[in-house]
Amino acid sequence: MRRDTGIILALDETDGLKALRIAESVSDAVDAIKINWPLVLSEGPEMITRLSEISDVICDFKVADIPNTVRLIVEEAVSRGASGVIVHAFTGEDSLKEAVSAAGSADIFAVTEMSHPGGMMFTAQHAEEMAMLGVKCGVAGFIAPATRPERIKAIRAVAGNLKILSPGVGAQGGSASSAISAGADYVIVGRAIYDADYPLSVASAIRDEIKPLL
Ligand code: NUP
Repeated sequence: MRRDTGIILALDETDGLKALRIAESVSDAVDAIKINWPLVLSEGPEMITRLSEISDVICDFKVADIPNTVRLIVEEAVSRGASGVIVHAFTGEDSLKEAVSAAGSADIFAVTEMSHPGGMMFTAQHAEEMAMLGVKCGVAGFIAPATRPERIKAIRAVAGNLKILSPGVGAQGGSASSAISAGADYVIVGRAIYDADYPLSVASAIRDEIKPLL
């Protein structure tokens, strides 16, 4: 995945044509497009392939299952064109290892602690432990919250050179420059870009904001 702008678009728009239009309009201003269940459920898994013709695609399926099911999901996503898949780390070593092995040359990103307030209830207490496990299992990187930059720092201390992708910028209140300064490699931005009247203008403004920090 390239790192020209440090932005990953979270394309949770559920209208397929609109999603493709937005993806095309911002493709030069973002390094990858992350899709989640809303778009895949509304428009089908073909969206993975169609978007992969425009940009690198990360499937944010937050896979949390037994190893066999993890493998089946990751293989399907990668065979349709995903260059990365997001999984939950709390499932433990066997599931994480299976995800990495099923991904082949694609990247597995592990969620250690979610960006919303509920993310602090259970998973935050074990986030560093989960990051250590992720390193051991060979993940490409972690998802860490832009809403709590000090937690990005904590994960960076464990993650070494692995990638940190940070959601929670804009609609959830986090700031792109704070996230990058705290150690994120990329910010993940959804509604602030795809809900805007001019998505490319917002993406370009975020790109300019973080450019000196990359
Ligand atoms: O901890 C997480 N927080 C989060 O918001 C992990 C995620 N994968 N996400 C996803 O990032 C979320 O599901 C959505 O697709 C995107 C953030 O979107 P927005 O709040 O910028 O609209």
